[in-house]
Amino acid sequence: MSSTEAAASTWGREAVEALFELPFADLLYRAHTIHREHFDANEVQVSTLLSIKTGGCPEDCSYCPQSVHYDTGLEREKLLDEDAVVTAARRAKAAGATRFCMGAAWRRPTDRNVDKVARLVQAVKDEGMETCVTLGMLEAHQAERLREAGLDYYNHNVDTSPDYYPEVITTRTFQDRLDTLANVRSAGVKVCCGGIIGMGESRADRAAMLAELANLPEPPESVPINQLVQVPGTPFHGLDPVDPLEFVRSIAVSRILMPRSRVRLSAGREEMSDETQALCFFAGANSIFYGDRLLTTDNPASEADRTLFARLGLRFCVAEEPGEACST
Ligand code: SAM
Ligand code: DTB
Ligand code: SF4
Repeated sequence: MSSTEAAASTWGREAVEALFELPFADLLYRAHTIHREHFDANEVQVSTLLSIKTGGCPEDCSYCPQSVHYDTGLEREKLLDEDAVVTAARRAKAAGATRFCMGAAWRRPTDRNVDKVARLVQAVKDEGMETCVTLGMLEAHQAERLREAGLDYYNHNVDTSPDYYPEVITTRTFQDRLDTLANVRSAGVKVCCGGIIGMGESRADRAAMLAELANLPEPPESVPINQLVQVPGTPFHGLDPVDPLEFVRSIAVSRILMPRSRVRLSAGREEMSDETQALCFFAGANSIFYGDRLLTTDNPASEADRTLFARLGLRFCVAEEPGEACST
């Protein structure tokens, strides 16, 4: 089957598990070959994150330092004002990022919240950057309001497999997530949707999660694959870390299942060796979060990333026009 046919077909869990079971070199060869069919393998898209509303979230996501259910010592912050956001966006753009992603610790935003965020989106667009927000569950009219303001991407992750999901979150369902993704898609906003590896899930769960993503009515344009960042105070702190080679396999399988999507090597790079990251880029990752912070936890320093890119001969992907996708 060619990769184009694969993109249009439905992936069964067994077929995805079989990919995970391949000898490592066979899996990486296959993923890298598909990667080169669709992308410049030496170009990486770069996004910078900003937490625009921090902590105090009523959801109980067991990985998350921002949940009110866990004592992580995080200081709550109200929604940032436009000046603070524009200053951060300018700094990100000057450092080389093309997309600015704003995250808010909400279960779901109110319409008033959405209006405020729409103004922030407009302000960041005016700086000539692509925009992405992640605000929790979203209604169709809210997605439309954000699109009118110029929103390019909405991030909303499935996080894990449908079977493992209740072990991770009890305050919202897997179906709630799919409903939000459908609302975003039908409003004409591009979808950024991925999950987390290293929460104690099985390989079968990882395969099922990636099959869910690939089998969405349209695959997400952007697929963040996060490695769990273990934060003291959260229920998942202290879990056995995932084998780095299993993480690389997850990236490779993502690339094979979603040949045209940007696969983002997302949270967890601070705990990853340069060698693991290099394997991830070879396996098909072609996007990162860039800048010293993720939302509330540390990301590698920009200087360290520039050094890594130079060692690997990787280039920052520069969109021809603001808001335009990188060349494929
Ligand atoms: N509150 C919104 C929501 O959950 O939809 C938006 C922000 S939330 C922090 C966005 C995503 O970040 C989560 O879905 C999860 O996949 C990821 N994330 C949060 N904490 C993480 C952690 N400790 N390690 C890895 N990924 C994490
Ligand atoms: C995503 O998949 N990863 C980002 C972004 N989408 C919003 C968030 C990672 C958060 C890591 C933990 C923290 O910094 O709070
Ligand atoms: Fe809230 Fe999002 Fe954290 Fe879940 S992941 S607790 S919804 S901020």
